[in-house]
Amino acid sequence: MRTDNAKSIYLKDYQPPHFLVDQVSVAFDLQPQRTLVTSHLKMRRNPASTEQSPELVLDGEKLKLLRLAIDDQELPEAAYQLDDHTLTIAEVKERFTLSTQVEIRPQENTALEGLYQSGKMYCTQCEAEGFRRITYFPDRPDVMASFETTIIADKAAYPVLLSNGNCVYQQDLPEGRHLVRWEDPFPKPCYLFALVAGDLRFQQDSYTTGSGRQVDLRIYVEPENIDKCDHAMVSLKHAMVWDEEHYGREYDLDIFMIVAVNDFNMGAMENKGLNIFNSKYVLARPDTATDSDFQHIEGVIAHEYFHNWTGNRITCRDWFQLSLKEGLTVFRDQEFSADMGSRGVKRIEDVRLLRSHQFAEDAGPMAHPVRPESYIEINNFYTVTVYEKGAEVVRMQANLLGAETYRKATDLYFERHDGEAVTTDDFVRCMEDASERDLSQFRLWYSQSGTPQVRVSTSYDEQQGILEITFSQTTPETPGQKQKQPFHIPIALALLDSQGESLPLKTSAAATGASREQVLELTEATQTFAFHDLVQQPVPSILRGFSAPVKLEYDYSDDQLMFLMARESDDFNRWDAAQTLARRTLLKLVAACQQGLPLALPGGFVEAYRLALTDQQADKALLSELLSLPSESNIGDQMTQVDVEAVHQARQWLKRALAEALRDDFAAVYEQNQSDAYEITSASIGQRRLKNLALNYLMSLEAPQIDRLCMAQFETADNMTDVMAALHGLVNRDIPERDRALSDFEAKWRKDPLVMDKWFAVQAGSNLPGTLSGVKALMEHPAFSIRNPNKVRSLIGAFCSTNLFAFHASDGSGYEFLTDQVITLDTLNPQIAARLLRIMSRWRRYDESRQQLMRKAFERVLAQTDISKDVFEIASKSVAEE
Ligand code: B3K
Ligand code: ZN
Repeated sequence: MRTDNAKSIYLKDYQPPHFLVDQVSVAFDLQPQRTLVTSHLKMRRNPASTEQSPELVLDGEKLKLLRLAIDDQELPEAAYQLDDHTLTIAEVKERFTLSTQVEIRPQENTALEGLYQSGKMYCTQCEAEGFRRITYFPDRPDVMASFETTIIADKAAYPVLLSNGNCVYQQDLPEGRHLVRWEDPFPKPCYLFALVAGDLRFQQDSYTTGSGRQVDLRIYVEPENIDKCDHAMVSLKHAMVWDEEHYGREYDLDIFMIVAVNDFNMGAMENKGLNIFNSKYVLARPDTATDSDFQHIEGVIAHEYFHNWTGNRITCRDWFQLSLKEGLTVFRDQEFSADMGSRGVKRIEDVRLLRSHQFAEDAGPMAHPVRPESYIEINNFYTVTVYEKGAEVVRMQANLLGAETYRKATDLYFERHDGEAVTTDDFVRCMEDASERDLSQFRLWYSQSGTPQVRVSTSYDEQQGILEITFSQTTPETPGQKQKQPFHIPIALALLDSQGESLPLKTSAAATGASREQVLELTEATQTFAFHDLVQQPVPSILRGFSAPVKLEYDYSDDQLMFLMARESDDFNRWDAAQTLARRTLLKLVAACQQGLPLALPGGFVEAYRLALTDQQADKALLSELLSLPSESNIGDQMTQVDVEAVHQARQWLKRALAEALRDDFAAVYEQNQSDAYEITSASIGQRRLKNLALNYLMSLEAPQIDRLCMAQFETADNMTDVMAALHGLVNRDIPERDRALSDFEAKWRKDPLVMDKWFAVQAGSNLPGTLSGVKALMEHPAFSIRNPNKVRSLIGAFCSTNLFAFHASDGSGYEFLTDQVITLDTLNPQIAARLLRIMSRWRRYDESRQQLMRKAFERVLAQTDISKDVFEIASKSVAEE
């Protein structure tokens, strides 16, 4: 086991940088065997630094130093020291220019951090700490410099040479080479640096900002993908308008570029003026991408674009403040998507993700606050807690302030901090200053980890017409945090009459002009609120719109849940009632499976589903959400110990029971929702979703007639949404159509890597026995490569994280498989290896024998000699004593 480099970095140790960089001039000479990077840094001592030492320490990894000079004087070897991570110069002046030349080998870079090759093109990924793999530099976000970048490369192979900012100079050079120079006038941290070189085509458009400036918009892709950029371009323009309208933010350079690359560790990267994207979040045509792909593209394009202000113009002081930019930008992209499509459905999707992943993270060994206190490898902290919980924390502040004051507060934030590297605390201070509210207790959301549990009880006094609602909050212990203080929790509340109408909320008998929805602010461990003038006992609608990231417990009866499922006007709570009912039912079925008792449905359950299925008024996407059963992992999350087999059995049984009872209704819905022309509008997306939900239920009947229907859809569909819905159904059936569909699909799409990702994922998720050996065989497929993160995620990741039943096979074969892949990947791409290993981090939730198998798997990982910091951190924290 290696621990030399695996030490924790603490927030409490933060020190301002000792030296600042004002200007960077960097030149890249891209040659087949090596790349030369020559840089000149104009540096000076930071007046705010407390340290007086004459020494200069720069970060640098995997660099071969060829030249080192200060103010043009070469430094003798005795004047500096090199190790694997730093370059230390013993003595420097107040102000100086540091020049270095290094050699790097992007063609050998499999970690996809720094400068690397994706197919034939060169590209970069510098966040969080990739720039130190390009040149020696103080690689930290609070060092902001303006950059001038020169790129020299062979013109035929790399006609397109891009970097941040505006293109200021181009020149042809001897031997078929050329030079291009870019200048970025906005000071930025080096994690926002980017370079791209390749034989690329671009789709071009233009945008005129509110103040009348014309911006050149370009999406660069490999030639074969030029017909898949329309949706990304439209999304970008929508995002630009939205940011002007909602935050008063205009774009600030003359050109905005997006480049799509196939090999990318995450979704996309907001480099100033030159966003680099995983091609998955750019490329789409109706026949290659599903509706949800289209929606994700819109969201990610907006997210990266929004970073231009929330992240780039105002950046993070240190990486503990990551949520300053990520939480805020996720909140912004969520609201943008809500405005572009169906607000209620978007909220449901976001909360579903939060509950399934973030609540799980908060309840496991990797739990950390939105502003973490320490890390070993920062790349492990790009988490659902920092992103999604961080977004909830911003959302709560926006709601507490109200739209108008929140806008004042963000205006103040942009005005006060433009060009600075700041903290989450600076952000909250702007919220406080604009609203004149004290948010000191609210700040606990940034520093305390764990998901608060809010228990609610009600008592109704019929005589006096008063309803008392009592809330009590507790937050479970998390690693390193035993004692918790009460949070400031906004609870949006309505009281519904028997028709589902919201009643006026009178906090005293004399109250007039009462509103029908109120945000109660919990600040204590226990608090009671009273509502007057209620002639009948109302049904409380609590935590509307999911107004706070908490676990709510209230003892609704089944009847009340069915009532809410039919009548609740808050889309989120309507969905939540349906989910609670289904989950409760499923848990009872799980218990029955465990005890070998006969399985039965509770009274009224089928009718409640029929009512929703035949609701003609509601948004069809919302109905599809309502009628989708909680996932196996969601059910498992409610159990003290997950019983993989019983959960699988219970869910399969319930799905089939509903399909049997509602067969005609599902068939009718399937027929009525066939549409002629494919459109990407909310209405048409909703229609496809409901139709495919019906097909999915019907397929659980395992009936030849339905298999044929499904195969017909697969064969005749003109869009990927319907094709994939059919393939999902077929892949769980042991029938000849399954193989035919899979091989037709493969023959048609084998040259399109993104479509092949779907083909891998659908097979990895199959319920049929033998899926693991299928997955192993697919790893030999010519379209698979362990070096491509999308392939790893779609085959290995999909199997381990979505196919719970197969992954947790009692013989431990799933764990062994995951461990083998993590070990192989760790030598190639530690970030991806660590992400994969995380899937097993909640191993303590399983039975004794599975726990032992998983613990052994972690031990095997930890025993590897050259283990990365990334994987070491996940493995060691996962097995640490609680
Ligand atoms: N800021 C990048 C994420 C970088 C991840 C580095 N491991 C994408 C985003 O959140 O917009
Ligand atoms: Zn982001």
